[in-house]
Parts: sequence; structure tokens; C-alpha cells
Amino acid sequence: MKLIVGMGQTGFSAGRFFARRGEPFVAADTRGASAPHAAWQAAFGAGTVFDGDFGAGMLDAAELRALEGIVVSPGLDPAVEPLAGLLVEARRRGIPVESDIAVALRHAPVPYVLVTGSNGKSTVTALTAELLTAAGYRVGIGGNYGTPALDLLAESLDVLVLEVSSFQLEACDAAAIRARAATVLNISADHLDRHGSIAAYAALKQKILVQADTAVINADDARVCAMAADCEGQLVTFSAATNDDSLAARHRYYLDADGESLCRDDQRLFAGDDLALPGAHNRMNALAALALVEAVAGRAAFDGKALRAALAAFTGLPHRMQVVCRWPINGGEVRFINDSKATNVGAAVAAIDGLAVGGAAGQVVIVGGQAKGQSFDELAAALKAHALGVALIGVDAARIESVLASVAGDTLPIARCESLEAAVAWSADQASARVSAGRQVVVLLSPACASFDQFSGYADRGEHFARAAEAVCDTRDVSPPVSAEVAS
Ligand code: UMA
Ligand code: ADP
Repeated sequence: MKLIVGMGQTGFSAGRFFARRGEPFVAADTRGASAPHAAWQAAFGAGTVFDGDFGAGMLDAAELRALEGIVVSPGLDPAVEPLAGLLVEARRRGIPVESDIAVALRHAPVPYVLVTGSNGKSTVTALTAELLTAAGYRVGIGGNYGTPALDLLAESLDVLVLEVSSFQLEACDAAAIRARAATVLNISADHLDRHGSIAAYAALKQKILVQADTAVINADDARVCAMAADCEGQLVTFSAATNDDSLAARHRYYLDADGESLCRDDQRLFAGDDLALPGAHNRMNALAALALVEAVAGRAAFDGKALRAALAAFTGLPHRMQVVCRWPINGGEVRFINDSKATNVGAAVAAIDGLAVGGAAGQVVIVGGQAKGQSFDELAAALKAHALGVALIGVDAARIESVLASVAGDTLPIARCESLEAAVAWSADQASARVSAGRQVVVLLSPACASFDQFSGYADRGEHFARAAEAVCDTRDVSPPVSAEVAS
């Protein structure tokens, strides 16, 4: 008997996995009556939901006497009651507790590639999967992004490419992870409210590198470089600095001196124009993806036309630096850019700095939401350097405002807004006042925070932003929305 804790996407995928294997299971959820019991029973039948109260006492219940393992969902903090008590008691009784990723990797019938980091995970996961598909592989893509990992095990595939989160790596033993290739893209503060310190957070991410056949290391990130010493497989590095050999890597991926071309060892693989993804951070993401692809498919995969075409066709994922609409005004233009997926300070700073070098005359930035225990010093510095105005939303707006006020004083217009719609309207006014002939001002949603205080997730937040921006553009008589375009 298995106990599945949490009736979210992960819990359902675990239920399907055990059902396929004919293993008995029950599910429990800390949300009581608001958990999706009916949907669960419809999917798996009566008797698959634990009836009693959630907590350590569950382990004495008759239906859980023969319990062999617990699969715990990533959204639940293992240090917070009532889960904490259950886990302590499970460990005392020697009952294994695993995340879905741990179970999936143990049962994976094909090699797997793992991608983690603070920012760029989904982009690198998706790009790697696209490139491997172009190289002729049947690729299963999922994990923290898209399809839960256990669902992929039901498909006929050649390789899995999985994004993994720090939450999924908590109940996952490093000794059980043997990736064909793995990367930690970067480490900046995120989820510190749950992990306590950046060191603890980085240690979780490091787990995927230790036994990987190929560990793909960001040579420009000191916290990632520090992980290289514990890697047992071969090292491959990527870097914006030309061909730096400080880690004595097997191969080095880097940007040429112009900062555009994608190079490997002593060769230029692709020109900047071959890559549709905009921005300096995405060149780093592309280098990481190429290194992962080589680890699976070999160097020869870069030779044909298919891979070049796939690289050129990949314009990025929704809610990441996506141009929503344009408002021509005063001979110039206000552009609305949706970067709702910037759920931490590192991602928002990359967006703000990237726009500043990208030719926009200025930016009005919408930030805020749930702070997740982050420091906002770096964000305030980037906003002070590059923003024309800042609209604050969400439950932790006051915290951000006080850091911003201490860094920028009264030099920067700041507005506390009740809603995202109000923030868009204020930002549009600020931006339009700064537009002049031939110049472009951006209204950027790059919140640096989680969205759950006001939205069901980053996608919901991004859609609200897009609707509000389009309404502004429409009522102010502009060109139609450019939904698929990506910011440059
Ligand atoms: N919850 C309870 N009690 C329970 C179970 C869940 O209160 O018993 C709450 C959680 O606290 C959380 C919500 O329900 O607020 C969802 O939790 P879950 O673990 O059931 O989540 P899933 O629906 O299974 O989605 C998870 C990932 N969510 C989280 O880690 C919070 C999804 O990543 C992932 O796509 C999905 O599994 C499939 O693998 C989302 C995410 O926000 C996109 N991830 C974080 C991030 O990217 O920063 C880590
Ligand atoms: P993740 O899955 O890690 O959240 P995404 O690919 O979804 O990463 O991108 C999330 C946000 O991070 C986006 O706002 C994007 O612009 C930004 N971003 C993407 N790659 C990087 C990177 N390498 N460094 C910093 N920020 C990045």
C-alpha cells in the first residue's frame, strides 16, 4: 500500500502510475473538504481516499497498516504541520518518503536529462526537448514544467527531459539520481521562506549533478561552480566569457567576443542570427541546452540542418518577455511586455537590465506579489538605475516600497496599486508621458514575486496583464495586439 499525499497534479499522476502497476494506494490531502475528493474518486474509484484526519495518527489506521511508502507532493512544505508530524512518524517507522521525481527517476525506462536552477529552467527544458526532437529522438518533456514526470513513464520514448524544482528535490536522494546529463543553470535567492537559506536551497539543486554522466555547469555563477568539485561524471561548462578554462572541463560552451555567436571549444557552432530567442540570458540558456543535447546525441547532432532550424524556430515560452501590444503615440511607441514568469528577483533583474541594453528609451515596471522571503536590494538597484516609474501590487508591496524608497529616495515615481489593472493604467500614463518621436517606452510586468496572493498562478497573472494592456491599447486607438512576438 502506498500513501499519496496531496491531490494536485502530482498526486493524480502518482495515482495513475500506481494504478498502471496494479499497486494499491490511498490519497490524503491537508486541505480537508476543499481537496478534490470527488475528482479523485471519479478517477480512481471509491476507497482510494483516506477517510480519517490528516497527521501522524494516520499511520495507525487499519487501511495504512501495510504502508510501504509515501509519495509527497511538492507544494507541501515538509517542515509545516500537519505534514511535518506525519513525516517524523514515517521516518521513525522506516517508511520511505519520496517525491514524484524520485519515484519517476527510479522507474525511468530510458535515459533522462535534468534541468534545474533559479531561472531559465522551463526555457532550457523546452529548447533542449525541441533540439533533441529535431535530432530524431522521441522526447518526453515535463516535470515541474507541464506534464508530471510519472505520466511520461507511460509513453514510448527515447529520452526524458525534465525540469525539476527545489521542492521536488527535497524528498529525493542524490544517490538515486543518475542523469545522462544535468544542469544547474544559476542560483539566486528563491523559495527562501521554505528552504531557510540560499545554501540549503543550492544544496537541493546540486543533487542532480553529483552522479550525472555529464554535469553542465554555469562557469559564470560562483555558487554553481562550487558544485563542480562534487561531480563524479564529466564536466561541461557554459559561460558568457570567451572560452574560460578554469574548471578544466571536457568541453566548453561560450559566447564569442561579440557576445552573440554560440561556440564550443575552438569552434563557432551557431551565429547570433541562428537563435530566435532574444536577450543575453537566453544566449546562456541556449548554450546550456546545446551542451545537454551533445551529452545525449553526440557532437554530430549539430551538423545537420534540422537542429539549426529548430534553434531558429524556438521563439520562447509564453509569459516570458512577451510583447503583448504596442501603442503608437507622439511619434513613438509604448510597448507592453509580459514577463509574469519572473517570480523571483534574479529573473526580474535580468529582464530590467536586458531591456536597458536592448534599446528601449525607458521602462515603467510593475512588481510585487508574494515575496517568498527574498531580499529586494538588487531589484531596487536595478529599478533605480533603469526605471522611469514603478507600480507596486500584491500582499508584499509595502516591503518592496520601503526598500525602494531607501535606495531611490523620491527620485523615482512609485504607485501602490490595488489591482494589476490599476497598475497597468498608471504605468500606461507614466509611459505615454515619456514617449517622444522615434522613441520607445516599455511597460514591463516582471513582478519578482509569486502570484498566489491575487492570482491562480503566473499564467493567470500574465493573462490579466495582457487583457488590461490590450484594453489600454484598444481604447487609446492603436494597432492590433502582437501576441506571438517576443521582446528584444
Ligand atoms: N496543497 C495543500 N495540501 C495538500 C496538497 C497541496 O494545501 O495536501 C496545496 C499546496 O500547498 C499548493 C497547492 O496545493 O499551494 C498545489 O500543491 P501540489 O503539490 O498539489 O501541486 P501540483 O498541482 O502537484 O503541482 C506541482 C508543482 N507545484 C508546486 O510545486 C507548488 C507544479 O509546479 C508542477 O508543474 C506540477 O507539480 C507538475 O509536476 C508549479 C510551480 O509553481 C508550476 N512550481 C514552483 C516553481 O516553479 O517555482 C516550484
Ligand atoms: P524558470 O522555469 O526557472 O522559472 P523560465 O524559463 O520560465 O525559468 O523563465 C522565468 C523567468 O526568468 C523569465 O522571466 C525569464 O525572462 C527569466 N530568465 C530566463 N532565463 C534566465 C537566465 N538564464 N537568467 C536570468 N533570468 C532568466
